[in-house]
Amino acid sequence: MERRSGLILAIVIWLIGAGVVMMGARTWLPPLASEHGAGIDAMINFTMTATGGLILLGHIVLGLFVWKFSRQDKITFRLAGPRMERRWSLAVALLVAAIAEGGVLVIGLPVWAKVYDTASPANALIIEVTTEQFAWNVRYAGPDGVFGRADPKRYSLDNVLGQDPDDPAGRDDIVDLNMIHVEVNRPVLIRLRSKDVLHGFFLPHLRVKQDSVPGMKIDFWFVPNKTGSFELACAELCGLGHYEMRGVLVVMTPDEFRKWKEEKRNG
Ligand SMILES: [Cu+2]
Repeated sequence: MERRSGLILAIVIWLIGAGVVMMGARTWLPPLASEHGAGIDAMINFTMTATGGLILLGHIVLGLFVWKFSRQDKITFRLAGPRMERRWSLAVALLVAAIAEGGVLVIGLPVWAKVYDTASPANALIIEVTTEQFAWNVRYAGPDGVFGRADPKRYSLDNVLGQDPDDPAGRDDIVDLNMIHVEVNRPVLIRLRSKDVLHGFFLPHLRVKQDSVPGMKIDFWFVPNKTGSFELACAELCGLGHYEMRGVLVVMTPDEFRKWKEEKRNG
């Protein structure tokens, strides 16, 4: 009787756990909207499935041993001597590490290499993003394709990016706040800086997450492959107003993008 109720309890707890995980996994990742994101999803899915499976397997074995041997007053069974035990423990640990890390290295590393170590395609749209408490300052080069000079010494309330008014290259630059407009299927190169503290440039739908670091200029690129508006969130606890540091990435068709640029320049 006692044995049976124990078994039922174990099954109920197991079902609750499995149910919660399955429900959560359905809305785990927001719908994908970038090219390289598929590789990141593959890595996350492999790592979670592999480590989840290993944990499950480990617990099933543990449960079986508890079930089988817990009612004995003394040890009646030994698999091997202490040396053998150590060796087998190490073998299992290495196998688990190889399976889990294999996912990161084999599936994840090529994605990393593409985003950070491969030069962005020549047609990439270059966007400067400068973070500060608690906003995203966004700048595009104008029709001349050249960003005007900017210098932190010029930072002021009216000149948040420290632009040099005497530089002709900067006169057609487009500056925006908390909004990033891009073209669908065209590579975007983000040039990320920070004016004050660490912030995190996080586009969950595009599987993009990169910290901005004061004193550093960090380049990375991605290809948005779905039109729409996507949340840009700060992923570093950067101060009291961190929660309101939100922006929007608007992915448009080339026509819409051209029109938007035109309006922005004339407005
Ligand atoms: Cu922030």
